[in-house]
Amino acid sequence: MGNKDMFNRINIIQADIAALNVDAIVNAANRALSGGGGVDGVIHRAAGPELLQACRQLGRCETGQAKITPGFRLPARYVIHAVGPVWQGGDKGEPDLLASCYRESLRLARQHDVKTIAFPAISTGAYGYPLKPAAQIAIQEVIVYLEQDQSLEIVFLVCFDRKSYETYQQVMNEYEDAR
Ligand code: AR6
Repeated sequence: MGNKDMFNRINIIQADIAALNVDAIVNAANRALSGGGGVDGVIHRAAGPELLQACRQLGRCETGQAKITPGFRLPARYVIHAVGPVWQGGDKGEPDLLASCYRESLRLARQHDVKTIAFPAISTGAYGYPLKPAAQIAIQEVIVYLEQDQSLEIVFLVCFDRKSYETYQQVMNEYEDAR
């Protein structure tokens, strides 16, 4: 499979991730896996209270790591709860921790035979990660992953607002131009 096909497997969309009919959606969670605001709140409300019960059984999750639960009332079969770093200026390991969220989520997806997965822009809301560098990490990690894994068919990078959608598109165009 050539490079061009690999880019075709990455889809940047503007949507509510909780509504997507994919095998797995990724949640931008906190270390307590206790639910919260932002996309976490939207996902928990849409999945129903069983999701919080399932999270409680998993215990905590370290920053940069991910854990998986069923999707319960969501269209998605699974929720992968990834904990992004809080932005502290960029020299506290934030880039590596954010990259790790994407890698660990993709690894869990493979273990569960996921063919379609959707990611939100982890850490770019309450956790304050600047949008463009976060988009670069997200796209970079997905590209590297798809190059060596043929089983994952489509990765959706889900932007909630117009500004993040345009930033993601811009970063994606830069990667495609550079290849
Ligand atoms: N679908 C897709 N993306 C969304 C949605 C949605 N329905 N809603 C918001 N976003 P955030 P974080 C985008 O704050 O920065 C929670 O309280 C949003 O525009 O949800 O990782 C957790 O419990 C932004 O681009 O997550 C943690 O405590 C992106 O999702 C903390 O927030 C991430 O914003 C995690 O903060």
